[in-house]
Amino acid sequence: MDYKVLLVSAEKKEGIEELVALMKGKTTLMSGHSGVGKSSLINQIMPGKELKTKAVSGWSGKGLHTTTFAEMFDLPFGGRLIDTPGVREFGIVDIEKTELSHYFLDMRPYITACQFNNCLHINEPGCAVQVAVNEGKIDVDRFVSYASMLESIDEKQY
Ligand SMILES: Nc1nc2c(ncn2[C@@H]2O[C@H](COP(=O)(O)OP(=O)(O)OP(=O)(O)O)[C@@H](O)[C@H]2O)c(=O)[nH]1
Ligand SMILES: [Mg+2]
Ligand SMILES: [Zn+2]
Repeated sequence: MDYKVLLVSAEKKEGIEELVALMKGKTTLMSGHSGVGKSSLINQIMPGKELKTKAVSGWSGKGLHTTTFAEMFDLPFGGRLIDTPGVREFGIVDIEKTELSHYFLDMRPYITACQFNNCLHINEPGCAVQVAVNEGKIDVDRFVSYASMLESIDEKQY
């Protein structure tokens, strides 16, 4: 998908310099499940900040948010950094069914070739996305993810 991925460890202090280089002069938001180490990483990026961090307890660790509100800091090397409380679950808001595929960068090249301009790419005739999935040009897992998101959109709200 062309997204840049960095391997970092707050504990071993690995990959911090490379991350800092990407953050210079920009506003960065830390997002992720509770307990993945967002605040710990910030403490490495901004020594002396000493944000509260806590070990995840229990078998799931869910629902225990150490950071309880979003906070923005000015970075000593230029730019800003926002720490946020962990998310429990991602959902989609204000996206219509016919619009969803536009957010899948790997589907975008094909959607204009569909027979119907309001194609949902599930079982419509002349669907170019279906063809691309069958030919292996779109990853099946990505398509399954698309289909389950599509199903979660309640049409009645629009
Ligand atoms: N082994 C290891 N543990 C880490 C690392 N980063 C964080 N931890 C530990 O993971 C636990 C949770 O870290 P936090 O920084 O509080 O996590 P958080 O994402 O800010 O959590 P919330 O504020 O609840 O959203 C702490 O016990 C950290 O010491 C890491 O790179 N390696
Ligand atoms: Mg935190
Ligand atoms: Zn289609």
